[in-house]
Amino acid sequence: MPEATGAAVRAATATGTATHCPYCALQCAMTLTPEAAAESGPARLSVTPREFPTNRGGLCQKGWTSAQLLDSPERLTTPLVRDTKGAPLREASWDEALDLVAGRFRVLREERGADSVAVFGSGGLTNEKAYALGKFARVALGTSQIDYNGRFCMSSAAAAGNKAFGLDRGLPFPVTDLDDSEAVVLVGANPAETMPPLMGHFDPARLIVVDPRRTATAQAALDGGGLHLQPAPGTDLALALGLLHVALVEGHLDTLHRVAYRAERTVGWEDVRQCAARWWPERTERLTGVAAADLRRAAAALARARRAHILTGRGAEQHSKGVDTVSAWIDLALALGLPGTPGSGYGCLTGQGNGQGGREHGQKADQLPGYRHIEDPAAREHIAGIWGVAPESLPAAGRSAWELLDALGTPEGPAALLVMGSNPAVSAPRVRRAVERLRALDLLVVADFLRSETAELADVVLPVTMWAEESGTMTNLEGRVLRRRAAQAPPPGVRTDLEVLHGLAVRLGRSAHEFPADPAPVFDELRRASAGGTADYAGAAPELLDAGEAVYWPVRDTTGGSVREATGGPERDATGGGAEALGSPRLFLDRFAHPDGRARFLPVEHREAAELPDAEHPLYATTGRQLQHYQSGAQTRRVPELLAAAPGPYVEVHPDTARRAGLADGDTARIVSRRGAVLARTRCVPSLRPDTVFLPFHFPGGGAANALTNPALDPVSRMPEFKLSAVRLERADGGGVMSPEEAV
Ligand SMILES: Nc1nc2c(c(=O)[nH]1)N[C@H]1C(S)=C(S)[C@@H](COP(=O)(O)OP(=O)(O)OC[C@H]3O[C@@H](n4cnc5c(=O)[nH]c(N)nc54)[C@H](O)[C@@H]3O)O[C@H]1N2
Ligand SMILES: Nc1nc2c(c(=O)[nH]1)N[C@H]1C(S)=C(S)[C@@H](COP(=O)(O)OP(=O)(O)OC[C@H]3O[C@@H](n4cnc5c(=O)[nH]c(N)nc54)[C@H](O)[C@@H]3O)O[C@H]1N2
Ligand code: SF4
Ligand SMILES: [Mo]
Repeated sequence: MPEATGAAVRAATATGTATHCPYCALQCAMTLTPEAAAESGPARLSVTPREFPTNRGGLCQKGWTSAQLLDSPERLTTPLVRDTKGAPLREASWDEALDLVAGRFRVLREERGADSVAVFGSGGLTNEKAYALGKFARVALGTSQIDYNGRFCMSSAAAAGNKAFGLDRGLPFPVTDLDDSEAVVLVGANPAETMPPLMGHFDPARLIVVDPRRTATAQAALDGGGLHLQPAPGTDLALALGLLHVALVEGHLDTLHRVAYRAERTVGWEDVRQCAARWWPERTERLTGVAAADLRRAAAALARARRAHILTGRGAEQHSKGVDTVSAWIDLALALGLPGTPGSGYGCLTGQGNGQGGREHGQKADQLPGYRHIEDPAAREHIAGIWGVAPESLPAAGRSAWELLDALGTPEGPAALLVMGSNPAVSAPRVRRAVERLRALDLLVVADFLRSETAELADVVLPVTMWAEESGTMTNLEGRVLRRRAAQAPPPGVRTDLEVLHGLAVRLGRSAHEFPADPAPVFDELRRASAGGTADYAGAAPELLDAGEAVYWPVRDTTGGSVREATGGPERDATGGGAEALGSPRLFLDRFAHPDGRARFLPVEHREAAELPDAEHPLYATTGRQLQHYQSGAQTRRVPELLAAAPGPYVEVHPDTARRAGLADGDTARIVSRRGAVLARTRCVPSLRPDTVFLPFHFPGGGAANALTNPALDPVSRMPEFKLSAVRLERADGGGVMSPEEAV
């Protein structure tokens, strides 16, 4: 085994290392065990699932194969530098690479101001990295220009949750609560592919799946006696109001519990009641395409359940009205008395591995650690105190993710960008514009362990450790703080993201102790910084995390730190993991987090998407995920077994729609939106709506679904409209040869 950091070596034992999957927010538990060492090189790690409440000993195909990338020949082990634009990347030493980056950042800062350097982070980063990255931007660079890929993920649900409840935590209850639910509405979520072990927590007979496609999740519901509602993309808001209307007129809201709940625990019902009154079933049917009879069945199934949950996913959220759409579903949940009632609730299925923690520690443009607002004077003072800087030195809120990408290399925008943990050259909306902007930068720096499509565009690439080679903490979709543990030493030559930030900060004139390379002191500081904030980690002491991984934020410091009264205080409760839960597994049981303790109903109106089908672009295109690939595919496209099962871009089309375009199953189709065209293999799906096509966004270049997507933003969350663009479908004559502009 090569020389490694002490922590990495100590963590690996003969019995294996207990850690969690690197990919999604379910954070399935696994054990990594070294297989018999080969003659040359380190032993490969084998993955075995571990019993844990979220995955109960299960893993999906991505989890099973996750260790295969660790010793991939495509691993980056040397910094790469491009001497001039257009020159190839060449190998460089760490000192050369870091000196170059820090030197250029410093010059830009002096010549063009602090905001000329920008940072793009990720919900895949550990809490420690997310925290350090936010601090690095505000303190070492002094820039306001930092945002992250979580803006593209659950930001609409976060904004709606904050408005309604005064606090945003994806699931305000443990996933095991879903086991006993009598009705679960999944709005625009396809966990059968995106979080397969989560399916074990649902009784299919009690599922109501809302998706324009008959996904594997919808099929499971139908096979088990549940329901599938198949609305047109972008109509979920009206559908929610339609369901509320039915519940209202059919008397479902008049139970003692519901009447008392609305009176005692909420404000604003009357306005919402009036909004819903206008969405009678036939009107809802005309707009959404969901039959009035199905609406009534769904409303009755939901309203009759003694314990029920409404869960939203990206299908409902990634719209230019994502916040209002989620608000409409929360309104329905509040009308039924679900949030904060034991055994029931509303939640958002957070996506990335640390999508939850990543949204709390300050890599969002308007945020400081502890889920504090950067423009709140008290928050600035507290955080500036922890950081040892003057409150007025902290920048204001910067641009949101798309606005930041869109401004890169323009006269008003940043001239340099540091990307850590994201691949926007594939995953950003209107991606060819994003690539053009990345190319226009004076300096693009990418920290990654692979040559992602974004790294290919970079001037400097910094090779970093992978999940099994580093330690830190992650916060899963339940708000549960988990340990990521190192199972083996990294390949020689790579550094951790924290070491990268340390190296840059020191070169930018900060002192070494402000940016520790070791995660333990960073977590310690994070706990102090978060104390008293919404996402309070003060009591998440390392020894408590080790004791059973059942610590949920907010978790007060029992040694006399902060207590969050807004959440009803810490709760002790078994959540199915055997360990006793600490902190707040269930939020809102006594009060919501608004000062008066009440949840807010929010009156919302349906509005159209930023663009709608017309004669030239007659179809809705929506986008999403397939089982084998993760996000931009940078990682999973490099795992042979996953690539073999899911080799390339495809478009799901109703057979009649395909025929009209002259396409048969397997043909190469050209899909054209107002922003560009892509090529994909036709997959005829008879259960799909004839007016809708679907593309996975995991593929780059000429098959990149994001060449089609519309960066129309939600006015509050600044979420782009990934889930709806108007397109037309054509035969790709010439055997699928791409035009130059398609083959970017
Ligand atoms: N295999 C796999 N799993 C993943 C990921 C991955 O990339 N691959 N990524 C992780 C991350 S970061 C995330 S955010 C989660 C996302 O998890 P999900 O939200 O489950 O994923 P998506 O496939 O983006 O969207 C879900 C569904 O929304 C539907 N949909 C599209 N438009 C609409 C609409 O207008 N209304 C409604 N109701 N539905 C619509 C799509 O057909 C799709 O089936 O998955 C996580 N897990
Ligand atoms: N059309 C369409 N577009 C979408 C979506 C959609 O549904 N439709 N979904 C959106 C959503 S929900 C999301 S979350 C985004 C995600 O999209 P991206 O932000 O592009 O996510 P990944 O593909 O996971 O990219 C992570 C990159 O960072 C690297 N990496 C992983 N872990 C680390 C780490 O710890 N440190 C460093 N330095 N690098 C690391 C990986 O190798 C990879 O290159 O895509 C969004 N884009
Ligand atoms: S469901 Fe998510 S966390 Fe679990 S194994 Fe699959 S990718 Fe990993
Ligand atoms: Mo996501």
